[in-house]
Amino acid sequence: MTTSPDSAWYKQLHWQIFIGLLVALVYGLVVRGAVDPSQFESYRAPFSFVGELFIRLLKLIIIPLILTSVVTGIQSLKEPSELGRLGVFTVGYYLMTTLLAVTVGIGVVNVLQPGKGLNLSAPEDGGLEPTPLSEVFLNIVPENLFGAFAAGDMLPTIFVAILTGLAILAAGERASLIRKFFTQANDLVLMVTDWIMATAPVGVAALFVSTLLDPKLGDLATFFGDMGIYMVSVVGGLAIHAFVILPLILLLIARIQPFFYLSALAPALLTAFSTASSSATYPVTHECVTERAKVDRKAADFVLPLGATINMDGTALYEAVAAVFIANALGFDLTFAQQLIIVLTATLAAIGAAGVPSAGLVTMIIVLESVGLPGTGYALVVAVDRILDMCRTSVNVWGDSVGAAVVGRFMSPNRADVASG
Ligand code: DAS
Repeated sequence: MTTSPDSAWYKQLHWQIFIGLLVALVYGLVVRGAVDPSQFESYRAPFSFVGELFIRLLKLIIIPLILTSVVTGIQSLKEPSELGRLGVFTVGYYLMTTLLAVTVGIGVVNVLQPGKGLNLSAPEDGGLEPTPLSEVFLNIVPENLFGAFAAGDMLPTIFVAILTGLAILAAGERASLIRKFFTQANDLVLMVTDWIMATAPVGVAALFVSTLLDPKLGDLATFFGDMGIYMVSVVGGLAIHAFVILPLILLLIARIQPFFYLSALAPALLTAFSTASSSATYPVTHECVTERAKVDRKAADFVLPLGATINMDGTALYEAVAAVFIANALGFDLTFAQQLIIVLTATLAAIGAAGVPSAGLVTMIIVLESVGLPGTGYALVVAVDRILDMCRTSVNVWGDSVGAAVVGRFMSPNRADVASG
């Protein structure tokens, strides 16, 4: 990572985005107050254009970001010899908890129904393409490797990235050159992601103006009310997963007192909240898990790097809730099958998200595309992403830490002192 995610640059970026949003809000309110709604489109068009450019930049970086972050995450594992039994158990555990998180998110968002009060403009060509679920699963294995990359298909890209990472790991020294290639490629991609995110203050502000001047927006009270319900849906879902689901797993599977483990991990969770970056928090997470909670170091060394790369319960939950909120706001009714597709793509999109600020915002584009939702709906969620990023990153780190405790118990079933309080 060229720019450390917890660097002053990222903190400055979030302030720039916040100020950009304030300027956009003032401008949008002034135009709404001074101009007849029939004229909004002429004021809105330039901002929609800039917003669309920003969305295109995000789409541009997604496939390289997923490919290099997943491959480098897997190839960095220390114990290739243990990859088999332990690797399968760990990846299986991570997929199970991420699916649980997404299911919680889908449940909460269907109960609270944020966005139902809105009926924003959706591009004519936008529309939910009813992709049969069987086809979604079939598409995970691409017929043509480069065709999948070229088409920006995220699911096959993740499949290929996992396969590549495992092959590099299994090849050991024979793959030293390609291992170095992916490490350097990941650095370059993260550097370009920094450059793209540097345009976020302008892109996000433009998208927000485009939303505020949407002739179909209706009254602002409804709009901000729905945004509030959306945020409650995300934070509520994260809270259920963090304080009910994961503690139950700790208690029943790892046989660890949840409160003790939560207090042992507090410094890492607070660091994750303030930096909004799992990668930046990693050293603190590792220290809390091994030194404060006394989890088996071999388990921590194996599970935490993998978790920081491919296990993002918070991000997956967030992307599922955001996708349903956007569909509601744009007036699309999601079928059960489409919600299942969102569950699957949000689970897999989270695997591809890097542990840097706003990564979930980037990979969410793919979840939207998987059910044919237009990128314009993106404007609805970018404005409040920062605070939600802080929350979901803390849950990501908490989920990784619980994974380390579970695998630690799996590796040393009878150890009495593992986080025994
Ligand atoms: N900020 C990301 C992380 O570091 C999560 C996200 O953006 O969804 O985990």
